[in-house]
Amino acid sequence: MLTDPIAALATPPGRSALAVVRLAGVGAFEIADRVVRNFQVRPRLATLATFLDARGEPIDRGIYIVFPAPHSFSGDDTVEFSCHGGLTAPARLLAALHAAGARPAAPGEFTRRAVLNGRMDLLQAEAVGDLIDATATAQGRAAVAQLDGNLSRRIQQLRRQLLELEALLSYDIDFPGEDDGPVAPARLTEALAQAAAQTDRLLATAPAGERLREGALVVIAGRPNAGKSSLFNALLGTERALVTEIAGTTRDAIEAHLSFLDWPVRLVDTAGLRTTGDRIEAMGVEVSHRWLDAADLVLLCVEGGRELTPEERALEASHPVLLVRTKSDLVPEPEGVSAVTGEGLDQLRRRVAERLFGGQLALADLEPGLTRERHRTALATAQAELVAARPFLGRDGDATLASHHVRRAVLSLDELIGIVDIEEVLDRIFSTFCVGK
Ligand SMILES: Nc1nc2c(ncn2[C@@H]2O[C@H](COP(=O)(O)OP(=O)(O)OP(=O)(O)O)[C@@H](O)[C@H]2O)c(=O)[nH]1
Ligand SMILES: [Mg+2]
Repeated sequence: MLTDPIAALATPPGRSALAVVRLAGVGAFEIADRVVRNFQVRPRLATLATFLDARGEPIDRGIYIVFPAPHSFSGDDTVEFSCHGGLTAPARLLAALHAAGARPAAPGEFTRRAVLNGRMDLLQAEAVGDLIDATATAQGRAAVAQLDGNLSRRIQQLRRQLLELEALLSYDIDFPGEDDGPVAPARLTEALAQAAAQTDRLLATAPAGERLREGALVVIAGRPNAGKSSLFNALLGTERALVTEIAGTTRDAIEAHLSFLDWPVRLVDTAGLRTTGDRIEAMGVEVSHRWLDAADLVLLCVEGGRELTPEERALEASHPVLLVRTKSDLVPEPEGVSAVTGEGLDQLRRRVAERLFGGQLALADLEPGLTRERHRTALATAQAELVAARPFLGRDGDATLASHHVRRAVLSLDELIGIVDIEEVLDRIFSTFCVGK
């Protein structure tokens, strides 16, 4: 049942000035009429009214706004209620709506309906989730751009290119020429090359786009006692990790989400790197190596005033490393940091943000990119199909086979945007949404 009436709290439960409850679906207005005293369908106008429970007892006085289909978020008949927040009013209002015939909404169901009703495509729906989950400003900005359809337009443009190529190929199939076909072979090759180049360009945006959406993985590493956990705590602003003068304090890796200059970072503190007879510490060191291999950037902590060891040099050569001179209050160093005085922390944040997101600092608003594995997989499929199509172009080629591959490339983009019937894709995407969204 894709149109039955659903209701949910759209704001988080708990103490707040206001709460928003959403009701949408066929019959939403009849249900609202049972809950709102003197309910009137006045499209998109705020109306003050008393909300009543099933026994006619007042719950609250609040505002409701009616959005007749299709001009609502989900595309269904919708009523949005603003009542007072806290634990009772929103819960009683919701209960009243459920008693009046609305079903509790499943996670992401409003947005899912928006996609099914053609109010937005899948990429935009994902952006709704990304915007809500964004913790750094840059993530929010990227999500708003995607919600605005920037990425969708870019994919649509590629899709049109492919459809044109397909049309040229059909023409070639329907009217095969003798020497020169009706379509100059060079034209086909050129059209394919352009679509392939566009696909490559989009795919190239994936690493940065995914890093922005998920947060860059920054791993603090170094020898025992280098000051890693102290740096972790100082950057976090709280004493999350244990700090002692005993070498080998940290065993388990500790992860925290934070932002550096509005850019999202997943910061990980790890066990100090050394060969050790202690079984537990050795396990910690092994875990450290796994984090190092996954890191977008390693903050290699080395106390000021000492040479790097051969192991530290090897790490610098094998991983994306930013050398951090620690304990600069004891031995001053250019660009050194001190967890004790806080010196150098801001500069470190800036250096990290520039290393990780430097390319996007300028491009962020211009270039919509792929932001998740689903996007990357779809484009990679399209890319592979275009590569497969190429040998079938030209005088000795086979336009039918070329066309088959181009079609599959188009289908891959269709699934990405949400043009085909894609219940299963929808299930996967919206299962991670929260209720009321
Ligand atoms: N003066 C000074 N001491 C520091 C600074 N950072 C850390 N220390 C001291 O150095 C010692 C080790 O600090 P930790 O942060 O536990 O070092 P670690 O690298 O996490 O060590 P392990 O977890 O054992 O690998 C502690 O005694 C800290 O107080 C600093 O910036 N200045
Ligand atoms: Mg530590």
